[in-house]
Amino acid sequence: MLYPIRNTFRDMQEANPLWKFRADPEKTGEKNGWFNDFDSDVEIAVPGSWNEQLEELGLLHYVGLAWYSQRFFLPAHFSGKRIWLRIGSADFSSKVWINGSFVGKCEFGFLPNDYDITEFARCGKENLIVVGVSNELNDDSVPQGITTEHYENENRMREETNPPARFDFSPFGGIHRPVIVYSTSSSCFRNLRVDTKILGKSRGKVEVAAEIDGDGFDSLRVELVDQEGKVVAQSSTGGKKTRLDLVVDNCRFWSNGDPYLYSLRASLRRGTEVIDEYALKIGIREIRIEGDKLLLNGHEIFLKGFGKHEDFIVAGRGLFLPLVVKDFQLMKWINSNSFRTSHYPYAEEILLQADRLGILVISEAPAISLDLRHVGPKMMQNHKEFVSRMVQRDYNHPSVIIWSIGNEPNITGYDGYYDGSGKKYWEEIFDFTRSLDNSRPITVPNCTRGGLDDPVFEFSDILSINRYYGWYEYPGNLQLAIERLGREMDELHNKYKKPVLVTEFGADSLSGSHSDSLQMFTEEYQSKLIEEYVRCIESKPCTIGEMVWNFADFRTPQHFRRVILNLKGVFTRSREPKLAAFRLKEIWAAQRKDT
Ligand code: GCB
Repeated sequence: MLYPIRNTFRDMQEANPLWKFRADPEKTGEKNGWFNDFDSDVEIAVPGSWNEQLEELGLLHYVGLAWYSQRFFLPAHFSGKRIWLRIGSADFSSKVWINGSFVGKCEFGFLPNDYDITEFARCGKENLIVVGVSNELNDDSVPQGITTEHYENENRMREETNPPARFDFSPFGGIHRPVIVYSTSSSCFRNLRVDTKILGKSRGKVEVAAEIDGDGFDSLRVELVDQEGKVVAQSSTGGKKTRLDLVVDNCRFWSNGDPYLYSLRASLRRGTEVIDEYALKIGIREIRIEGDKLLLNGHEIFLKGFGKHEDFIVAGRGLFLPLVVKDFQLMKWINSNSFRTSHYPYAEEILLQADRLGILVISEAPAISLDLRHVGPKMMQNHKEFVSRMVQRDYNHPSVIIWSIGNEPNITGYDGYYDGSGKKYWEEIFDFTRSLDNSRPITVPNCTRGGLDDPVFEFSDILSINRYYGWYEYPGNLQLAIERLGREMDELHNKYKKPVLVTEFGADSLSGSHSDSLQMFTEEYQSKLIEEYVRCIESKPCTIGEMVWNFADFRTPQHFRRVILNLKGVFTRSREPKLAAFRLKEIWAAQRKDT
């Protein structure tokens, strides 16, 4: 569904930011009718995770079910419209009731879910919304879960984290993005899919495919408006056709150097009457791989950026707009041009900023460290469903230039992965993703344990590698680290003949820790390691970029390897720059130019 907006045909109201809250570790709420409301004097802010907001109630590491409720007044003028409820994201799964009636559930975190609540909502009255949210995971979920028993059975008890997780970030629970009630006409745009092409030096093409709910329309019109308000192209169809092309002369293409956005205004008509309108900001650009180069509008582009997380003090993974503004400022300050939404799709509000500011994005699905020994019967289906929702949600963002459909499969180094099962799995997911979008390169970052025979390389358009030589391997030894990195990049490229992207490298550093010798955990060691990696990566003509792990320190599940946070940020969790940030700023100002 399209992001809610307000215009003559659509209205919206955001839910109040404070909700009643109750944890339900025994999972008795549904049986006891909590969907009709429940007793509690605890309030929680939304968007926001429960973990740090309600640490004093013992929820810092809580994995389980919790209930949210809220009474909201729905204005009378929503009457006669179709009424929708959008939960921007609830991690990792949720169920929703309106006025005691069940309206649906969502088994995918990190993505929005829109519920048609027309038959349940009362206009001109107060309504009750109750949401049950769980941050539990299992063998079939995306991300895949893990339990203490898994670790015990595999004799990997030293690797176990608390809470147990197959990933290195806190499994924060809660409603993490805005909850919005909105209205549309009964016949309305459900989706607009925009493809853009470059036809000539300054000629662009915009192909629009509309998905429409209801059949009370007979024509469709789109116009493209520039930033001066001038209509630069328009087109209309009749006879219920839903595809339109626009050709734009004197076109200003979107790039990270010039992130020019046009407004695409679409209207749906019945006779001469307009019944729905939707306006979308779009950028006209083309991304492609040619040989070992990544080309944006035909020009070579080199990615200088980070893996990030949605993570902040107290808010947890909750969308916190001051932080979004700050992080983009810092990305510009440090002269980076890109980030990867490791390890899950980020809030749409973040991608809108990236479009506007010209920051390039790799959007990632949370199939993290997939362990094919434990892939349940529904995993493939869920993985595909996740990718398809992500592609649908992010398709129109010019900033999104690459899909990553997983991260570090087979981190346990299981031999059976190479005997065909890994290949079969990834071939199917890659084919499926290409069938949804063949305009963007697709990749899956590989880890050292996955090795150079990892089947993801065969199907990826870009050879993405996460490497921690000088940290997990060859700790404290930068010379061996860089030799090994360089050798491996050459071998990888020789084997697959595709461009290489180093999607992760870095070292933990404790802000304020210093040494004049190379000493792990100091700011100097982190800074030096990053500098040496960058030098090595940029010396290879086959590379298309470097992404430092991580932008900022972030909370992880408990493990003896982590002192509360993963400290590989070049900024602290509260966004103070470490030494490496100043060094990167200099390096990126001086080095390979982007478009
Ligand atoms: C990785 C993972 C990332 C971790 C990082 C680390 O390879 O992709 O999620 O946080 O290593 O610091 O260990």
